[in-house]
Amino acid sequence: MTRLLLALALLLGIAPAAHAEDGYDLWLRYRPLAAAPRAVVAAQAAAILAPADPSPSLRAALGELDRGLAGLLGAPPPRATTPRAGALVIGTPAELPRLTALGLPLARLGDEGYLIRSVTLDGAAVTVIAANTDIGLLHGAFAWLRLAQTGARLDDLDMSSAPRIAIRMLDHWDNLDRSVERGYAGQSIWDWWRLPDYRDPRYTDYARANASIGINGAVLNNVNAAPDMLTPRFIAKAAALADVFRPYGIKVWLSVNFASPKVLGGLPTADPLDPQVAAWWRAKADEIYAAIPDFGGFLVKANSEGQPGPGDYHRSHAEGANMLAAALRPHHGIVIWRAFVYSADNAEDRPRQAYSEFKPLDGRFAANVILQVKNGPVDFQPREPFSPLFGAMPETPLALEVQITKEYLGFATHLVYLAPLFEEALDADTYAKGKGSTVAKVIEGRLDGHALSAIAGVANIGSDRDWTGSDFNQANWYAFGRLAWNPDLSSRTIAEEWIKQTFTTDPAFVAPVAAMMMGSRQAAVDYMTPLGLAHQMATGHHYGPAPWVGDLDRPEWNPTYYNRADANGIGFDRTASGSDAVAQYAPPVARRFADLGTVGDDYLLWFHHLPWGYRMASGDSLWNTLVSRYGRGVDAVAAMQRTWAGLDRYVDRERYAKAATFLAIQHREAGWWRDASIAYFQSLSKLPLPPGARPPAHDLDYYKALRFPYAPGH
Ligand code: BDP
Repeated sequence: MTRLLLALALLLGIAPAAHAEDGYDLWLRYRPLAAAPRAVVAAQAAAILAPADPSPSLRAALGELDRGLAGLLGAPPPRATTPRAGALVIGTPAELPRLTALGLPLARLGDEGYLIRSVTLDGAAVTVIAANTDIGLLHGAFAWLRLAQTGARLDDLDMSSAPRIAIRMLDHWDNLDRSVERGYAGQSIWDWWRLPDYRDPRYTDYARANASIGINGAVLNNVNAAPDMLTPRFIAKAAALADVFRPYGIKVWLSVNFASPKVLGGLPTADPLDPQVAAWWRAKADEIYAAIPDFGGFLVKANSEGQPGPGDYHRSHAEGANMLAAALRPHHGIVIWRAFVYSADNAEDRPRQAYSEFKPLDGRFAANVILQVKNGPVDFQPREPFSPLFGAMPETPLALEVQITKEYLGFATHLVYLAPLFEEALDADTYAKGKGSTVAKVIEGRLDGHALSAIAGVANIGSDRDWTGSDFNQANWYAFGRLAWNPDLSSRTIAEEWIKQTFTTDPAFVAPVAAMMMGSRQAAVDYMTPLGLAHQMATGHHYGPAPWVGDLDRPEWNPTYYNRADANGIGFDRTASGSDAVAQYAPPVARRFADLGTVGDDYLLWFHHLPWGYRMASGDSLWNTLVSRYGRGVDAVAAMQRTWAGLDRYVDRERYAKAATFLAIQHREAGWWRDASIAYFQSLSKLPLPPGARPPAHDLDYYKALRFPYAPGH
């Protein structure tokens, strides 16, 4: 009966909104189109003409076109052997020599780019998807399907696209027991125990999703790396995943523990200058490449948060990285060395430490080393200024690392669209070589002429059926990939195309949801850490507010270290009268941040300590403004709830209800953030709340007593 109804619905061209969906299909849903868009797509996909003997990558592309068109139109198109009107022609000129006559401008597309063009071929009006490689064709197929799913015109296409950053990578913080550090979407998707024999079909879907947005690398394991990852057993498991990913143009990388030669190899030392240690790594690299010939390389967290590193032997980060680079070089492998270091015995203000450590090493790294820098100088906070390392190390290729998983942004249940955060980081102007020296240009290698370039996002993916713990978190995975491919895309454009593929193309849904997503990051900043505050989260799991915590072992782990609030005022003086962190930026940036007239609200308390009565540009006091910012954040979440409440008829029941419930959680927790923060700061400022502001629901002791021993991700 249900099948009959479904068939009837398909026949009538109705996409039934109430049909339950669980989010598994991500943005690759390919649900039946309504009559009008179906006619548009059908006219341009009347048949597929492809090379006779496709490679695995081209088979993946053709498989995706078949799957997509079968979903959108009801049946996959037939194969054609000669051009005919309305055909999709997909191939490289080498594979389909008849394309050569078209003189397509493929040279600038490199190994991964593609071109899509409406042309006349042998007298027939067709759409050509062309590239230099079959991976390029795969990207082109996904791009064409994106156009088809989002309701774009398909009859007059002329587009070409190539990635601006060479290595576009997801970093999984997945442990070998399947727990995920800072993961809020279930267990690791890598079922290590049943690998390498059992290759869960989900691995292929993971590869499809990544290829569809241009991601071409995956670090499989946590940066806090278990040495066991490099045992033969686990290398075989990684090799099985690499086999699945290969046709999709995705390379496998591994995080490595710097002490591995000691722990696994039984050597007395892991000193990078010890010849035995270097030989151990060379042999290990040879072993890995024998199993995974296209292995990407190593990601290394060294001498950071207790991890071993070259510093244990009084060697520099460059000496450590270069030793590993030498082991990988014969295989064209790359070392990605993380700049996320701060040290227990360093009294320097934390956001200054990475720069102090790495800037002197500029020019000292081997040619196959990339230094990976988090977007901000502290740690993936809701908002941070860009890291001063960007632009400060012209001799070293720098990668940008962002966090897609929302460790500090409400875990999986808060709706926070991160593309505006990523965009803010990419667009930040370092002024390293004058105006326009953006972080994007630095990491693309354009500013300083580097051939190596990379960007990494800490994955938010897990074993949950919806992959990311909520349907809206899928947008952050999607947006990361799209921006990694082209950092110039706008976060709004990305939101709109994601919504159209994930839910519906109906403008009555797309416009309000895009607006809701676009405002969501600022909302989180406001209810958690307004006006440039940072790191006010509870200890360890980082769930919820704890601005009062000041008794942790290391000063820079304490929220009070960052807020510096007392009876007189709040904020961290990082100008010349304080830690002088501003001095690490290029002079125009340093001047802007140091000057109260130009720093702006977003970074005010990051760079300045100010009295509670300080007059803001608005004329209101700092205290009143702070209180109202928290409230503004909570109100914004309430507005998101109202928006969503009016959209139920556009969304299937399961996904609608989940998002509605999560927004209710977010609203409750935003209120908690506001109330707890105000209760604490008011205990110091002793000032009355501004007129109309609601007092916190509980007293400060109540908030201080809350405990969450089972919070996820820790
Ligand atoms: C911090 C996380 C911690 C990570 C660390 C890192 O709290 O779990 O290990 O970053 O990036 O944000 O190494």
